Amino acid sequence: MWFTKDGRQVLHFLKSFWIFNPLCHASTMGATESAVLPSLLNITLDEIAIGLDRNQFTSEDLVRSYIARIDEVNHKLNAVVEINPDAFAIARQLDNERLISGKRSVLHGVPILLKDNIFTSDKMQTTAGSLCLLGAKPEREATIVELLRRAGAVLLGKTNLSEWANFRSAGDNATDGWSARGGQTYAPYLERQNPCGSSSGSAVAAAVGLAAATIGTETDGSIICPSGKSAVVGIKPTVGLTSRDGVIPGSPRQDTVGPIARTVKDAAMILNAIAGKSPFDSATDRIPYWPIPDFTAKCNPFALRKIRIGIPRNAMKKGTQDVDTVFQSAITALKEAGAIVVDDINFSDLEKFKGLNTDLVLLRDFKDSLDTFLQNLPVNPHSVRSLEDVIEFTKLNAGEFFPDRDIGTFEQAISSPHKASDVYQDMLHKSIYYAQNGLKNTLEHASLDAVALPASAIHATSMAAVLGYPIVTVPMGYYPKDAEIHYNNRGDLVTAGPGFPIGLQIIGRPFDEQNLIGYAYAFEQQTKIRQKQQPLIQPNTELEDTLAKRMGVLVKSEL
Ligand SMILES: *[C@@H]1O[C@H](CO)[C@@H](O)[C@H](O)[C@H]1NC(C)=O
Ligand SMILES: *[C@@H]1O[C@H](CO)[C@@H](O)[C@H](O)[C@H]1NC(C)=O
Ligand SMILES: *[C@@H]1O[C@H](CO)[C@@H](O)[C@H](O)[C@H]1NC(C)=O
Ligand SMILES: CC(=O)N[C@H]1CO[C@H](CO)[C@@H](O)[C@@H]1O
Repeated sequence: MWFTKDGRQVLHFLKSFWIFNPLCHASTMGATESAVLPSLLNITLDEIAIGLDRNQFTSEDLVRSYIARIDEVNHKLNAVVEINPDAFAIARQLDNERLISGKRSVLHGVPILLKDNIFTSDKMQTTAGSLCLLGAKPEREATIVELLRRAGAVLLGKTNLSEWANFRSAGDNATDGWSARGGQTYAPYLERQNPCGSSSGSAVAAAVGLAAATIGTETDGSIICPSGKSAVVGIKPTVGLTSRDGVIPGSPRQDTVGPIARTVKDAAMILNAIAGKSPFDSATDRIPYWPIPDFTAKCNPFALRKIRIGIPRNAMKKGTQDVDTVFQSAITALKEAGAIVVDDINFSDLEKFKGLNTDLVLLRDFKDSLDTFLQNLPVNPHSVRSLEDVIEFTKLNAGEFFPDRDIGTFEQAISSPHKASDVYQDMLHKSIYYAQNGLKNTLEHASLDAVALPASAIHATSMAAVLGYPIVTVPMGYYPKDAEIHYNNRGDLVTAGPGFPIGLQIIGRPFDEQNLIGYAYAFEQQTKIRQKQQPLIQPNTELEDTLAKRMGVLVKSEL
């Protein structure tokens, strides 16, 4: 029986009698009790914690399974740029530690992937997708990385991103999820699906289960947009809730680090680990509470009852009928979950906000903060000390694919007005003023708890970016079967089509994450959208395959 040609039968045998019922010994085979391990496509952090606690599998088994899954699909999706060569050793060490002294936290032994703009002090690179940072090392690794390690997470690897978090190329030269180092990332629901950016690889990796969860960063839309397009949950925390030290900067006014996961509760559990003050990021001084609250505390199906959710219709993207239809059913679901939906409550001054050239301040922030960052890199093999140096490297290094991938955004950053100039200051003040009139005043005047919009309503995302407000995104539907297929202008990515996921974004007040997460959780439980459609591209390796191999049982692939 153990060596039958039918590998699956062996697995079924294991499934029923051994692995999932570890207390059931061979002599009691045939006992009725049996449970099935969740698929790594769907497994939650709670389920992983239970499996580890019961010794149904180890952290090493998890690492082995995830690496096998990455090997299966990464040539198609390009979500992961690098696997931590020490992942197995770290997992084994954490498995031993668990036996000796118990677990550090619910994340003990849990493999997590990090966006490739978050520095780690280990054998991994941190490059923002650019070849010029290969080999570079900062003074210390990111605070959020230290926090993850302290919680016992296994840093499994790095994920691909839009190069320089989308601060390099402009117009049609720029595609979401492309970097010189990692190539083009694709989302998994359609062939050549646009993953959005810039945390593209993190969203895709979470979507198909290449890790238990992932970490992304956002300056303006970089967690929310890719999460929506891969049907996963993203939390863009209030600026300051998570420390940005050790993260390659975009704009210190707007940058934030947040989790991407398959469920709201999983994302909240990761936020629990990474939120908190750091001596290396003064923005974290704004955190108004201590200790950090449990962000899963409001995860209950009734969290939307009597909650006032505003719908700023004027911030919706025009001419997107399929998205509008899905959003309409999301509004119905919000009401069914008990929310008081305050419809047609428009953002004041939205047109004025849209008319601003906010890039002008954003790109100056990028130029200045990147220069400072590069100047402080103790190990900098390509001697890039300024954006000018990066531009020169990018133009001269064939691996950077210049000019097919231009440097339009870099150039705009170089020529942007200085911080002290009237133009910069005026634009900064106007953008804050109009964003307050829009988002902040709408929340206040209508006594709203949050506003909700499709994740594609980018001007709402931008208002939250300018004000540093938090957003949670959760899957809300898919394009219908008869939807027209659309491509980007370059013609290499599908931007809409049958089964293309659509996200909902819920935006709220600063440091109100605990409540926002509750609303998103109640919506998720009401709708269970992620479970309604399968990714087209997904790996097959499951924990039971790894366990079978570990037990020396021949499986199908080896026969
Ligand atoms: C990229 O930009 C360059 C110069 O800006 C242009 O010559 C080239 O045609 C663009 N390529 C694509 C594919 O858009
Ligand atoms: C809100 O904006 C929408 C779309 O621009 C418009 O159709 C609607 O009349 C506005 N509603 C109010 C109350 O101003
Ligand atoms: C994941 O969950 C969905 C919905 O419950 C289910 O249809 C699907 O079969 C599951 N996938 C795997 C690989 O178990
Ligand atoms: C298409 C492409 O460039 N893919 C790359 C993704 O990243 C890994 C790791 O750096 C490379 O091995 C792939 O070639």
